[in-house]
Amino acid sequence: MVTSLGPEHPLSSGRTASSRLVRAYQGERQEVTPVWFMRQAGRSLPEYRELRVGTRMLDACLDPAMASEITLQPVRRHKVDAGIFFSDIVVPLKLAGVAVEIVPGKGPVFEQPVRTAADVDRLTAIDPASLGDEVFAPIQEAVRLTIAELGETPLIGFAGAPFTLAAYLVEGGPSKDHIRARTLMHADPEAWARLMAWTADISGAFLRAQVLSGASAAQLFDSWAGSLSLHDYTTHVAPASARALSHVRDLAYEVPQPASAGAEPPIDELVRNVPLVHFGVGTGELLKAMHEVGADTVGVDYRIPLDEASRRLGHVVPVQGNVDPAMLDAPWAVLEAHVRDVLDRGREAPAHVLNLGHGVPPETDPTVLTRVVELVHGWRPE
Ligand code: 1CP
Repeated sequence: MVTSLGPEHPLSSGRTASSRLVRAYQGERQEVTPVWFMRQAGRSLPEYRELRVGTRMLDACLDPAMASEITLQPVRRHKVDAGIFFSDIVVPLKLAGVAVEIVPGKGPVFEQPVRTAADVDRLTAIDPASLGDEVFAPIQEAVRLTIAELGETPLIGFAGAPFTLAAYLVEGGPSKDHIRARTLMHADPEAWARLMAWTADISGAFLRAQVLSGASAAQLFDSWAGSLSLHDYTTHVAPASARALSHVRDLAYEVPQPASAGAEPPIDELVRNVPLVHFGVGTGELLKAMHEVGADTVGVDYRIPLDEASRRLGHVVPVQGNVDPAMLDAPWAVLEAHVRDVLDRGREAPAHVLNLGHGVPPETDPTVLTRVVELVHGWRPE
């Protein structure tokens, strides 16, 4: 099934359809490699820290003007090829009525951890399908405000994958090895499957709201999937991640044709789907499985080189990554050599979007990020 985006959507109207980012995600190698940074909005920017004074994290996410301004800050400053929507993976849970806070310096903390089948029943009593459009109104408004300012620069929407959300829900907050979540997976596979399906639908609805309101790509973060074996991933997690992505897999747009186009191109060149990206940390063993849940592009962390990642993906999948965040604080010559090496290795894939292997560390000097963007934009794949 195909659902067409409205004519005003930046992909349908032609504003972002031929951007470097969108075309690279769709597998077309770009003359200039597109670049953005996970966690580019946030504490590394003084203008962010100033704006956030006195506002709690989740309140900032649900204030459309503030969320939009924070999304735009790194685009203006660094001239990156995309904005990533300022929000958090727990925002759709909060909007569904789950008691969650983001504790400064720590992360998401839940009032009632979900540890037993009865806890899963309590949580899943909220039917994701019953959450109307109005629940996501602050998100839709923030996306609309943002794309009005972004012009031809695409906005990336995002959501947390079911396992990563479950890792927080079951533990009640951040944890190292997500032990309790992985125990529940084996101790009560039936309750686990219900929890995963529910989080998939909540995250899927959050993603869909962002894309329908104007995001030109969507990234599913399964940040903590690297704590799983390939067997556990494919058996207990991948079906739910596929379910999350199925909420946006049908979204497509007609490719705007140049006025002077000659013969009508074939239908498969006329309609394209909204590109979907799937990323996790420490997921070198899972890359192929993560692609197979229905992603177009796979994000790679810094633990394996991009040429090896591309080999594991059969050299047919665009990749995103994978500058080691630790290098951002190294002398420029060291960082420059590393970025050039990442760009060289990225040539093994059909297309490459440069990013970090995980988020920008809060203490990063933002002028270094701007310089990395200039370096990437000046490099040619000759
Ligand atoms: O610039 C951007 O990337 C956009 C904003 C963004 C994104 C994509 C935020 C804002 N959060 C996220 C996603 C997110 N949230 C992920 C997936 C990406 C990743 O792996 O980094 C995860 C795991 C979370 C959970 C979370 N929220 C954490 C991690 C906790 C842990 O287990 O280590 C934290 C610290 C937060 C709070 C948060 N989210 C975002 C910001 C700027 C902050 C810090 C807020 C503050 O302390 O004031």
